[in-house]
Amino acid sequence: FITEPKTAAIVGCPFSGGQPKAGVDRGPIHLVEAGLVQQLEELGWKVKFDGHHQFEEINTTDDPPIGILKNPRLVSRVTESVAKVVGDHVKKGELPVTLGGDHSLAMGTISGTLNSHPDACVVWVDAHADINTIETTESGNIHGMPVSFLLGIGSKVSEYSWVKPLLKPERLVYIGLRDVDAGEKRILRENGIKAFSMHEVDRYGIGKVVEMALDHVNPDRNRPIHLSFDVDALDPTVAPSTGTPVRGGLTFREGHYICEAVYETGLLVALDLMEVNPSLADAAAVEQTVAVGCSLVRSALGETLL
Ligand code: 6HN
Ligand code: MN
Ligand code: MN
Ligand code: MN
Repeated sequence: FITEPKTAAIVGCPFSGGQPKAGVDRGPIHLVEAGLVQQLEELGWKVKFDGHHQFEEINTTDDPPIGILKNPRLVSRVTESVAKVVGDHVKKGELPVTLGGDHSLAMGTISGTLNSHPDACVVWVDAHADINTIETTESGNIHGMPVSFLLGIGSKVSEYSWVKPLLKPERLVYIGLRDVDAGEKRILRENGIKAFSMHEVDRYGIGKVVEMALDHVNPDRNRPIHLSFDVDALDPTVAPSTGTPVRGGLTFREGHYICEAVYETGLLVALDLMEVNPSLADAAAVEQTVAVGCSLVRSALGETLL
């Protein structure tokens, strides 16, 4: 699906409107400043990066809540513009690497992927399911909701009518869950969505979990894969600088193994690395988190240990 010469397009999205903590908009800036572009070039990729997206044309001074959803118009317009950018890269056979920014951005990235590859599957690596609807959300933070919009479940919010329900429940799989709201558990059950929580990672080991996850969404290993990686899937001792850390997460190697195994399929068409927030820890912890973020991206783009 990726055409030669294999090209990665860095889509830097300094955006924090899907959640309340300042600083996550600086995540992509730190990841690029840490040398990500050059690191990917060293892996043999042609890398396109023409600066971070500024979303400055998006003017939402008047953006009152819809229900309890916060910044609903801003999030909608930003994610719609990200959908176009990511979709254009995917159409050209380039691999978009979207750097967040908060995870509401995945509404855009996954829409962009599915517009070109309606048969694609999504591997969502996260401590959280991000599948709340306008009915179930307790926080009103849209970064906890993008999956429900992509599936078209819950009451429709007209501001989000551009999001087409292109994702089918059987084409979605989770790895790493450990903080899932009660309403979200019901949604997962009622829609038969496959999820490998940390309990399954402990029971089967990460190798078996990734194999089972891919067997579920991609049994013949012929569908394009969109990997959406929330850095909070990792244990907070590994990736401390993030807005909603939850203890008991993936180890450094488990996180990297997922990326390596997805790369090995040869089916990756889009990657998200989300929720790196450089303002939420001391300098050493920020540096550690940014370095881990770069390293996850390298693994998904083919860095091997030998
Ligand atoms: N993330 N389930 C919580 C909520 O507010 O809906 C947490 C969401 C976290 C979202 O980490 O991308
Ligand atoms: Mn998330
Ligand atoms: Mn999360
Ligand atoms: Mn919770």
